[in-house]
Amino acid sequence: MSELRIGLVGTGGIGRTHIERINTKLQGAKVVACADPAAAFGLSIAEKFGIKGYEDPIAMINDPEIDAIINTTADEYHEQFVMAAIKAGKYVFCEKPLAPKADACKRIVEAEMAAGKKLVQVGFMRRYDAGYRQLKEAIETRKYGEPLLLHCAHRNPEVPDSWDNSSAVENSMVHEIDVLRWLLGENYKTAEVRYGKATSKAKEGLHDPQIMILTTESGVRIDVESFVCNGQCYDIRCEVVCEDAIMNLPKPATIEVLANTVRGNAVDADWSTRFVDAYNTEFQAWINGCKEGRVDGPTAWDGYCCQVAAAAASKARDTQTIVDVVYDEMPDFYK
Ligand code: ISE
Repeated sequence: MSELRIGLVGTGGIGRTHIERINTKLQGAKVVACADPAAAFGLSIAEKFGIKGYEDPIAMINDPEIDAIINTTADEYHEQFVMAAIKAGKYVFCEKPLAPKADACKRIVEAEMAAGKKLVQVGFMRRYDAGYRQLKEAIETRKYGEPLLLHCAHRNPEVPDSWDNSSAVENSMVHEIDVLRWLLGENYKTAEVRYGKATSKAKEGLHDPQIMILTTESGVRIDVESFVCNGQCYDIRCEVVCEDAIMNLPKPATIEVLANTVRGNAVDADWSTRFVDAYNTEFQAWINGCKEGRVDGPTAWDGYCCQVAAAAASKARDTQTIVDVVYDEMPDFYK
């Protein structure tokens, strides 16, 4: 296959960024078509990018001129378009979460197993961040001994009006739920969410900040601060306390600026700049994998595991208790 022909469904902000990224920066693929559940909107974006527009996303997914699918629709549409891609036997990249509920993720897992081939990759871009990869290597090789504790933070300057109290776990800390499971190479055992003293800057109905506490099967204890209306900047932290050393996720390098009697470094305003390199690496790897006939990023099973833990954390928050994280047994297909 010379160039992978991608059809993208879901032409909101993140979808448009991925079209731009693939068509101008990456190699070996082009987004040649797009569609959106809001048909007229999808067609207008197709015109803007000079690519083919489809009124019906399913028609695009089934078109033999399309080799692979990117699904960047709103979360509630994820399942139906991932299922359609599996049915068409096409590779599909789905932005996180694979689906909002674990049972929907499980249906996707089952459909993929029935198709007999891994086709689905979930958009957990942090696994492609250079800093997290360095941490993973040090943890895997036990260079500094066993990891014991993780202290993490996920801070956003502001969040959309659509956010409610569940969004901190289900929209934001799902990144930590995935990337820390991957870093440590083990599943979670319990989840808990407690509240900090509330900022007056969050809209009504959203208690901010929140602290999620997870334990893993081997007993590693993790705390994640989610402070999504901090009004300052996008700040992602991950400190890993090991038996022989303390490791910290490196901060992206930026120029040091001396101005107005202050010396400092610019910080990210949001996730799109903080993780831009990770997104580029993630999509280049996905394109290469599709062309070589494999999925080597986060699988549908990883997407399912993430939503199981997110559901436990949400329940823990709503009941202010500690909730067990209980997964189904991992099928051989994903081992
Ligand atoms: C957003 O959807 C993301 O994926 C970002 O990485 C995260 O920081 C943000 O909180 C989410 O809303």
